[in-house]
Amino acid sequence: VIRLYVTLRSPFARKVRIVLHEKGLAHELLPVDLGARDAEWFADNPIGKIPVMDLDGVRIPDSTVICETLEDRFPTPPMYEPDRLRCRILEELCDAAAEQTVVAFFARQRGDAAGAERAMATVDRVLTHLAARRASGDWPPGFGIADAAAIATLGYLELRHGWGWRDRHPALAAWHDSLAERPSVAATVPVLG
Ligand SMILES: N[C@@H](CCC(=O)N[C@@H](CS)C(=O)NCC(=O)O)C(=O)O
Repeated sequence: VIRLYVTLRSPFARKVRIVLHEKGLAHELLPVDLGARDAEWFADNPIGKIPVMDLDGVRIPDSTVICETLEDRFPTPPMYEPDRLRCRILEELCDAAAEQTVVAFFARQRGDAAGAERAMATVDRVLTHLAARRASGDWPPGFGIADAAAIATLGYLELRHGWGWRDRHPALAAWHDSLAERPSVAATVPVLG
């Protein structure tokens, strides 16, 4: 059985959850209270972050490592192009934007407006780049890891920072909304708490 340690707001956990849904893999979600992680949690997972996937008793950290492991073990339907490089690069861009979205959120919370602005500038650069690549057709065909990572990032950005990104990136917003009914996307909409 596949167990996934998550929070229900995490963009990285959502990327993995979308992949599990797309591949039709039954899994159990185990919500982690990040404010109450104990020594046992860190003993198994010294990085401490979620998501962590327990697959056949092996604990696997990091959403990117988890998704590639799922692809290798359960190749159908594929989430990567046969040459994985373009997918990997797009996934990393989306993950970095998600990470900076988190950084901006905490910077804002402690009143560091300059730090929040710096982080959001990176997010905006990545979104501009993604929009340009989509517009020129430089994007993997079908629904794959780049789509899962981008949707997870955009959904989290909206959850934390509201609707502002939509005005700057209308084509990305339209694409995001066009995938809203896809079962893997609809089933994994992030929630706070
Ligand atoms: N590179 C990691 C990033 C995961 C990550 O940043 N998770 C956050 C939640 S969204 C976390 O666990 N933060 C708690 C911490 O940093 O200790 C991945 O792709 O899984």
